[in-house]
Amino acid sequence: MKIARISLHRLAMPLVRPFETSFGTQTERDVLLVHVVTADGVEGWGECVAGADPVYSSEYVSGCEHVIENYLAPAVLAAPDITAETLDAHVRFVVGHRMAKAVVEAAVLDAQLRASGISFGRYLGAVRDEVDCGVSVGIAPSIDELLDEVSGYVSEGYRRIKLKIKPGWDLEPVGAVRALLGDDALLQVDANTAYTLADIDHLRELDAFGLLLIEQPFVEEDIAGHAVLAAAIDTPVCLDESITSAAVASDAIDRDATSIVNVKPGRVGGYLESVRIHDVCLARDVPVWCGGMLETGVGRAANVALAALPGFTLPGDTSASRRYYAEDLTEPFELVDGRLRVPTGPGTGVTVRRELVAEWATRPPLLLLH
Ligand code: SMG
Ligand code: MG
Repeated sequence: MKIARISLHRLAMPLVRPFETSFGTQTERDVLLVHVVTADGVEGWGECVAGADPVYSSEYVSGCEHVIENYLAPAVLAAPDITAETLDAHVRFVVGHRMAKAVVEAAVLDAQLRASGISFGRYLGAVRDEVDCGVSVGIAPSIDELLDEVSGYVSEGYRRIKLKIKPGWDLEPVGAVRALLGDDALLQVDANTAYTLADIDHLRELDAFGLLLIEQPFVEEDIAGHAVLAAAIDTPVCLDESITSAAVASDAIDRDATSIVNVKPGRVGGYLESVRIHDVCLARDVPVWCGGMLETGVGRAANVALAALPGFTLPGDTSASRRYYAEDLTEPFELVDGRLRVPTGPGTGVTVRRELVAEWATRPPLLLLH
Protein backbone atom coordinates (compact mmCIF):
# COMPACT_ATOMS: atom_id res chain seq x y z
CA MET A 1 0.00 0.00 0.00
CA LYS A 2 1.26 3.47 -0.87
CA ILE A 3 0.18 6.38 1.33
CA ALA A 4 -0.25 9.41 -0.93
CA ARG A 5 -1.57 12.03 1.53
CA ILE A 6 -1.79 12.56 5.25
CA SER A 7 -3.84 15.30 6.87
CA LEU A 8 -3.87 16.35 10.49
CA HIS A 9 -7.10 17.69 11.96
CA ARG A 10 -7.35 19.45 15.32
CA LEU A 11 -10.72 19.95 16.95
CA ALA A 12 -12.18 20.87 20.32
CA MET A 13 -14.98 18.80 21.80
CA PRO A 14 -16.72 19.88 25.00
CA LEU A 15 -17.22 17.16 27.64
CA VAL A 16 -20.74 16.66 28.98
CA ARG A 17 -19.31 17.19 32.51
CA PRO A 18 -15.86 18.10 33.84
CA PHE A 19 -13.54 15.10 34.36
CA GLU A 20 -11.28 15.45 37.42
CA THR A 21 -8.36 13.12 38.12
CA SER A 22 -5.46 13.30 40.60
CA PHE A 23 -3.56 15.45 38.06
CA GLY A 24 -6.22 17.97 37.07
CA THR A 25 -9.63 18.80 35.66
CA GLN A 26 -10.60 18.62 32.01
CA THR A 27 -13.67 20.28 30.49
CA GLU A 28 -13.02 19.68 26.81
CA ARG A 29 -10.96 17.37 24.68
CA ASP A 30 -8.34 18.67 22.24
CA VAL A 31 -8.64 16.03 19.53
CA LEU A 32 -6.01 15.26 16.89
CA LEU A 33 -7.17 13.07 14.01
CA VAL A 34 -4.83 11.60 11.42
CA HIS A 35 -6.40 10.98 8.02
CA VAL A 36 -4.49 8.98 5.42
CA VAL A 37 -5.39 8.45 1.77
CA THR A 38 -3.75 5.69 -0.25
CA ALA A 39 -2.64 5.98 -3.87
CA ASP A 40 -5.80 3.98 -4.70
CA GLY A 41 -7.98 6.50 -2.88
CA VAL A 42 -8.75 4.39 0.19
CA GLU A 43 -9.06 6.42 3.39
CA GLY A 44 -8.12 5.63 6.98
CA TRP A 45 -8.59 7.53 10.24
CA GLY A 46 -6.83 7.43 13.58
CA GLU A 47 -7.33 9.36 16.81
CA CYS A 48 -4.48 10.51 19.02
CA VAL A 49 -5.02 9.83 22.73
CA ALA A 50 -2.58 12.44 24.05
CA GLY A 51 -4.05 15.11 26.30
CA ALA A 52 -3.74 18.86 25.84
CA ASP A 53 -1.01 18.97 28.50
CA PRO A 54 1.78 16.52 29.47
CA VAL A 55 0.15 15.51 32.78
CA TYR A 56 -1.03 11.92 32.25
CA SER A 57 2.16 11.10 30.32
CA SER A 58 5.10 13.02 28.88
CA GLU A 59 3.32 13.18 25.53
CA TYR A 60 0.78 15.90 24.75
CA VAL A 61 -1.24 16.61 21.68
CA SER A 62 0.74 19.51 20.18
CA GLY A 63 3.93 17.52 20.73
CA CYS A 64 2.41 14.54 18.94
CA GLU A 65 1.34 16.75 16.08
CA HIS A 66 4.87 18.15 15.79
CA VAL A 67 6.44 14.68 15.78
CA ILE A 68 3.96 13.42 13.19
CA GLU A 69 4.35 16.44 10.92
CA ASN A 70 8.13 16.53 11.05
CA TYR A 71 9.19 12.90 11.48
CA LEU A 72 6.54 10.20 11.21
CA ALA A 73 4.46 11.46 8.28
CA PRO A 74 7.50 12.21 6.07
CA ALA A 75 8.79 8.68 6.73
CA VAL A 76 5.42 7.14 5.88
CA LEU A 77 4.96 9.28 2.75
CA ALA A 78 8.46 8.38 1.53
CA ALA A 79 7.82 4.64 1.76
CA PRO A 80 6.94 3.10 -1.62
CA ASP A 81 4.96 0.39 0.15
CA ILE A 82 3.80 0.34 3.74
CA THR A 83 1.38 -1.55 5.99
CA ALA A 84 0.64 -1.46 9.71
CA GLU A 85 2.98 -4.46 10.09
CA THR A 86 5.92 -2.75 8.36
CA LEU A 87 5.30 0.74 9.77
CA ASP A 88 7.56 0.28 12.79
CA ALA A 89 10.58 -0.33 10.55
CA HIS A 90 10.01 3.12 9.02
CA VAL A 91 9.40 5.04 12.26
CA ARG A 92 11.56 3.29 14.83
CA PHE A 93 14.34 5.84 14.28
CA VAL A 94 12.16 8.11 16.44
CA VAL A 95 12.72 7.25 20.09
CA GLY A 96 9.55 6.91 22.17
CA HIS A 97 6.59 9.12 21.15
CA ARG A 98 4.33 6.11 21.31
CA MET A 99 1.07 8.06 21.25
CA ALA A 100 2.19 9.81 18.05
CA LYS A 101 3.20 6.50 16.48
CA ALA A 102 -0.01 4.80 17.61
CA VAL A 103 -2.32 7.22 15.83
CA VAL A 104 -0.36 6.89 12.59
CA GLU A 105 -0.51 3.10 12.91
CA ALA A 106 -4.27 3.24 13.53
CA ALA A 107 -4.89 5.34 10.41
CA VAL A 108 -2.68 3.13 8.23
CA LEU A 109 -4.33 -0.02 9.61
CA ASP A 110 -7.82 1.42 9.05
CA ALA A 111 -6.99 2.14 5.38
CA GLN A 112 -5.38 -1.27 4.92
CA LEU A 113 -8.37 -3.12 6.41
CA ARG A 114 -10.90 -1.01 4.50
CA ALA A 115 -9.02 -1.87 1.29
CA SER A 116 -9.29 -5.58 2.05
CA GLY A 117 -12.80 -5.57 3.58
CA ILE A 118 -11.64 -6.82 7.00
CA SER A 119 -12.81 -5.40 10.34
CA PHE A 120 -10.49 -4.38 13.17
CA GLY A 121 -12.06 -7.08 15.32
CA ARG A 122 -11.37 -9.86 12.84
CA TYR A 123 -7.83 -8.60 12.19
CA LEU A 124 -6.92 -8.27 15.89
CA GLY A 125 -8.42 -11.63 16.88
CA ALA A 126 -11.76 -10.75 18.49
CA VAL A 127 -13.71 -13.71 19.83
CA ARG A 128 -16.83 -11.84 21.01
CA ASP A 129 -19.34 -9.67 19.18
CA GLU A 130 -19.97 -7.44 22.20
CA VAL A 131 -17.92 -6.35 25.20
CA ASP A 132 -18.71 -5.72 28.87
CA CYS A 133 -18.38 -2.05 29.74
CA GLY A 134 -17.28 -0.14 32.79
CA VAL A 135 -17.18 3.57 33.44
CA SER A 136 -14.51 5.81 34.93
CA VAL A 137 -15.89 8.31 37.43
CA GLY A 138 -13.93 11.48 38.15
CA ILE A 139 -13.25 13.09 41.51
CA ALA A 140 -16.48 14.87 42.47
CA PRO A 141 -17.10 18.14 44.34
CA SER A 142 -18.79 16.19 47.18
CA ILE A 143 -19.70 12.65 48.21
CA ASP A 144 -23.37 13.34 47.47
CA GLU A 145 -22.58 14.45 43.94
CA LEU A 146 -20.36 11.39 43.47
CA LEU A 147 -23.16 9.07 44.59
CA ASP A 148 -25.60 10.82 42.22
CA GLU A 149 -23.22 10.39 39.32
CA VAL A 150 -22.51 6.73 40.14
CA SER A 151 -26.26 6.00 40.53
CA GLY A 152 -26.86 7.43 37.06
CA TYR A 153 -24.23 5.12 35.54
CA VAL A 154 -25.62 2.12 37.40
CA SER A 155 -29.07 2.81 35.99
CA GLU A 156 -27.56 3.09 32.51
CA GLY A 157 -26.33 -0.48 33.00
CA TYR A 158 -22.56 -0.17 33.44
CA ARG A 159 -21.08 -3.45 34.66
CA ARG A 160 -18.18 -1.97 36.61
CA ILE A 161 -17.45 1.33 38.32
CA LYS A 162 -13.99 2.87 38.52
CA LEU A 163 -13.38 5.75 40.90
CA LYS A 164 -10.56 8.21 40.51
CA ILE A 165 -8.77 8.66 43.84
CA LYS A 166 -6.03 10.87 45.29
CA PRO A 167 -4.79 11.62 48.82
CA GLY A 168 -7.74 13.24 50.60
CA TRP A 169 -10.27 11.61 48.24
CA ASP A 170 -10.00 7.89 48.77
CA LEU A 171 -11.33 5.92 51.79
CA GLU A 172 -14.45 8.00 52.30
CA PRO A 173 -15.74 8.14 48.70
CA VAL A 174 -14.78 4.51 48.07
CA GLY A 175 -16.61 3.40 51.23
CA ALA A 176 -19.69 5.44 50.30
CA VAL A 177 -19.81 4.01 46.77
CA ARG A 178 -19.28 0.45 48.06
CA ALA A 179 -22.23 0.95 50.44
CA LEU A 180 -24.34 2.28 47.56
CA LEU A 181 -23.47 -0.56 45.18
CA GLY A 182 -23.53 -3.49 47.60
CA ASP A 183 -20.81 -6.08 48.11
CA ASP A 184 -21.10 -7.92 44.80
CA ALA A 185 -20.72 -5.02 42.37
CA LEU A 186 -17.43 -4.67 40.51
CA LEU A 187 -15.62 -1.61 41.88
CA GLN A 188 -12.05 -0.47 41.27
CA VAL A 189 -9.95 2.66 41.83
CA ASP A 190 -7.37 4.61 39.82
CA ALA A 191 -4.78 6.85 41.50
CA ASN A 192 -2.93 8.05 38.38
CA THR A 193 0.40 8.02 40.28
CA ALA A 194 -0.78 10.19 43.20
CA TYR A 195 0.73 8.10 46.06
CA THR A 196 4.19 7.05 47.24
CA LEU A 197 5.65 4.10 49.13
CA ALA A 198 5.07 6.09 52.35
CA ASP A 199 1.30 5.59 51.79
CA ILE A 200 1.32 1.77 51.96
CA ASP A 201 -0.39 1.56 55.36
CA HIS A 202 -3.05 3.99 54.18
CA LEU A 203 -3.62 2.13 50.90
CA ARG A 204 -4.02 -1.12 52.87
CA GLU A 205 -7.20 0.35 54.33
CA LEU A 206 -8.74 0.06 50.85
CA ASP A 207 -8.63 -3.72 51.31
CA ALA A 208 -11.79 -3.41 53.42
CA PHE A 209 -13.81 -2.45 50.32
CA GLY A 210 -13.32 -5.62 48.26
CA LEU A 211 -11.95 -3.79 45.22
CA LEU A 212 -11.26 -5.52 41.92
CA LEU A 213 -7.97 -3.64 41.68
CA ILE A 214 -6.06 -0.45 42.37
CA GLU A 215 -4.66 1.15 39.23
CA GLN A 216 -1.27 2.88 39.13
CA PRO A 217 -0.79 4.21 42.66
CA PHE A 218 2.90 5.19 42.15
CA VAL A 219 4.90 6.96 39.43
CA GLU A 220 5.31 5.15 36.16
CA GLU A 221 9.02 4.29 36.56
CA ASP A 222 8.50 2.69 39.97
CA ILE A 223 8.00 -0.98 39.10
CA ALA A 224 9.91 -1.99 42.26
CA GLY A 225 7.64 0.14 44.48
CA HIS A 226 4.53 -1.44 42.98
CA ALA A 227 5.99 -4.90 43.74
CA VAL A 228 6.46 -3.87 47.38
CA LEU A 229 2.87 -2.58 47.53
CA ALA A 230 1.44 -5.68 45.83
CA ALA A 231 3.07 -7.86 48.49
CA ALA A 232 1.76 -5.64 51.29
CA ILE A 233 -1.96 -5.33 50.42
CA ASP A 234 -4.74 -7.70 49.37
CA THR A 235 -6.19 -5.45 46.65
CA PRO A 236 -4.66 -6.50 43.30
CA VAL A 237 -2.31 -3.91 41.79
CA CYS A 238 -2.93 -3.05 38.10
CA LEU A 239 -0.44 -0.97 36.13
CA ASP A 240 -1.52 1.57 33.52
CA GLU A 241 1.02 4.40 32.98
CA SER A 242 3.99 2.05 33.66
CA ILE A 243 3.11 -0.40 30.88
CA THR A 244 4.65 1.04 27.72
CA SER A 245 5.35 -2.19 25.81
CA ALA A 246 4.98 -5.97 25.89
CA ALA A 247 8.54 -6.23 27.23
CA VAL A 248 7.74 -3.92 30.15
CA ALA A 249 4.49 -5.81 30.81
CA SER A 250 6.35 -9.10 30.87
CA ASP A 251 8.99 -7.70 33.25
CA ALA A 252 6.43 -6.12 35.60
CA ILE A 253 4.49 -9.41 35.78
CA ASP A 254 7.67 -11.41 36.44
CA ARG A 255 8.52 -9.00 39.25
CA ASP A 256 5.02 -9.35 40.78
CA ALA A 257 4.42 -5.62 40.40
CA THR A 258 1.13 -6.12 38.56
CA SER A 259 -1.36 -8.98 38.53
CA ILE A 260 -3.81 -7.32 36.09
CA VAL A 261 -2.87 -5.08 33.15
CA ASN A 262 -4.64 -2.05 31.65
CA VAL A 263 -4.03 -2.02 27.88
CA LYS A 264 -4.26 1.35 26.12
CA PRO A 265 -3.18 1.23 22.49
CA GLY A 266 -2.06 4.87 22.46
CA ARG A 267 0.16 4.47 25.50
CA VAL A 268 1.96 1.40 24.10
CA GLY A 269 2.50 2.59 20.51
CA GLY A 270 -0.47 0.98 18.80
CA TYR A 271 -2.85 -1.91 18.31
CA LEU A 272 -0.16 -4.37 17.20
CA GLU A 273 1.80 -3.87 20.43
CA SER A 274 -1.48 -4.08 22.36
CA VAL A 275 -2.10 -7.53 20.91
CA ARG A 276 1.44 -8.54 21.91
CA ILE A 277 0.75 -7.36 25.49
CA HIS A 278 -2.52 -9.30 25.45
CA ASP A 279 -0.64 -12.42 24.32
CA VAL A 280 2.06 -12.04 27.00
CA CYS A 281 -0.62 -11.66 29.68
CA LEU A 282 -2.82 -14.48 28.40
CA ALA A 283 0.17 -16.85 28.43
CA ARG A 284 0.73 -15.99 32.11
CA ASP A 285 -2.97 -16.02 33.10
CA VAL A 286 -2.87 -12.29 33.85
CA PRO A 287 -6.26 -10.68 33.07
CA VAL A 288 -6.22 -7.57 30.88
CA TRP A 289 -8.81 -4.88 30.24
CA CYS A 290 -9.03 -2.05 27.75
CA GLY A 291 -8.36 1.42 29.14
CA GLY A 292 -9.75 4.63 27.73
CA MET A 293 -8.50 8.14 26.98
CA LEU A 294 -11.86 9.87 26.43
CA GLU A 295 -11.81 8.77 22.80
CA THR A 296 -14.38 9.92 20.28
CA GLY A 297 -16.03 7.23 18.17
CA VAL A 298 -12.93 7.05 15.97
CA GLY A 299 -10.68 5.68 18.72
CA ARG A 300 -13.51 4.01 20.64
CA ALA A 301 -14.42 1.78 17.66
CA ALA A 302 -10.94 0.26 17.53
CA ASN A 303 -10.76 -0.07 21.34
CA VAL A 304 -14.03 -1.98 21.43
CA ALA A 305 -12.62 -4.38 18.81
CA LEU A 306 -9.49 -4.89 20.93
CA ALA A 307 -11.58 -5.48 24.05
CA ALA A 308 -13.20 -8.46 22.29
CA LEU A 309 -9.95 -10.50 22.37
CA PRO A 310 -10.03 -13.59 24.63
CA GLY A 311 -7.72 -12.26 27.38
CA PHE A 312 -9.86 -9.16 27.97
CA THR A 313 -11.81 -10.78 30.78
CA LEU A 314 -12.58 -7.65 32.82
CA PRO A 315 -14.91 -4.81 31.76
CA GLY A 316 -12.95 -1.94 30.21
CA ASP A 317 -13.23 1.85 30.26
CA THR A 318 -15.06 1.40 26.97
CA SER A 319 -18.08 3.44 27.90
CA ALA A 320 -20.81 4.78 25.62
CA SER A 321 -20.24 7.93 23.54
CA ARG A 322 -22.66 9.89 25.74
CA ARG A 323 -20.43 9.35 28.82
CA TYR A 324 -18.28 12.17 27.42
CA TYR A 325 -19.91 13.67 24.34
CA ALA A 326 -23.37 15.01 23.58
CA GLU A 327 -22.65 14.34 19.92
CA ASP A 328 -19.95 12.00 18.64
CA LEU A 329 -17.73 12.29 15.58
CA THR A 330 -19.06 8.96 14.31
CA GLU A 331 -22.30 7.09 14.78
CA PRO A 332 -22.63 6.92 18.59
CA PHE A 333 -21.68 3.90 20.68
CA GLU A 334 -24.69 2.99 22.80
CA LEU A 335 -24.83 0.71 25.79
CA VAL A 336 -27.21 -2.26 25.57
CA ASP A 337 -27.41 -4.34 28.73
CA GLY A 338 -24.06 -2.93 29.87
CA ARG A 339 -22.31 -3.88 26.66
CA LEU A 340 -21.15 -2.31 23.40
CA ARG A 341 -21.30 -4.12 20.09
CA VAL A 342 -18.04 -4.67 18.25
CA PRO A 343 -18.27 -2.97 14.84
CA THR A 344 -18.20 -5.45 11.96
CA GLY A 345 -17.68 -3.25 8.91
CA PRO A 346 -14.29 -2.90 7.18
CA GLY A 347 -11.59 -1.10 9.18
CA THR A 348 -12.94 0.51 12.34
CA GLY A 349 -16.43 0.02 10.87
CA VAL A 350 -17.50 3.56 11.74
CA THR A 351 -17.91 6.59 9.49
CA VAL A 352 -16.27 9.87 10.39
CA ARG A 353 -18.75 12.76 10.12
CA ARG A 354 -16.65 15.09 8.02
CA GLU A 355 -19.06 17.99 8.53
CA LEU A 356 -18.43 17.81 12.30
CA VAL A 357 -14.66 17.55 11.83
CA ALA A 358 -14.90 20.82 9.88
CA GLU A 359 -17.39 22.46 12.24
CA TRP A 360 -15.42 21.72 15.43
CA ALA A 361 -11.96 22.42 13.93
CA THR A 362 -9.74 24.79 15.90
CA ARG A 363 -7.56 25.45 12.84
CA PRO A 364 -7.51 24.45 9.18
CA PRO A 365 -6.33 20.87 8.43
CA LEU A 366 -2.62 20.43 7.79
CA LEU A 367 -2.05 18.58 4.51
CA LEU A 368 1.19 16.61 4.18
CA LEU A 369 2.51 15.23 0.89
CA HIS A 370 5.75 13.55 -0.13
O1 SMG B 1 -11.97 6.98 28.27
O2 SMG B 1 -13.31 6.63 29.93
C1 SMG B 1 -12.24 7.01 29.46
C2 SMG B 1 -11.18 7.52 30.41
C3 SMG B 1 -10.85 6.53 31.44
O3 SMG B 1 -10.00 7.09 33.54
C4 SMG B 1 -9.78 6.99 32.37
N1 SMG B 1 -8.57 7.22 31.84
O4 SMG B 1 -5.68 6.71 33.82
O5 SMG B 1 -7.09 5.33 33.07
C5 SMG B 1 -6.72 6.48 33.20
C6 SMG B 1 -7.48 7.66 32.66
C7 SMG B 1 -6.60 8.55 31.87
C8 SMG B 1 -7.32 9.62 31.17
S1 SMG B 1 -7.03 11.14 31.83
C9 SMG B 1 -6.98 12.16 30.48
MG1 MG C 1 -5.51 4.72 34.63
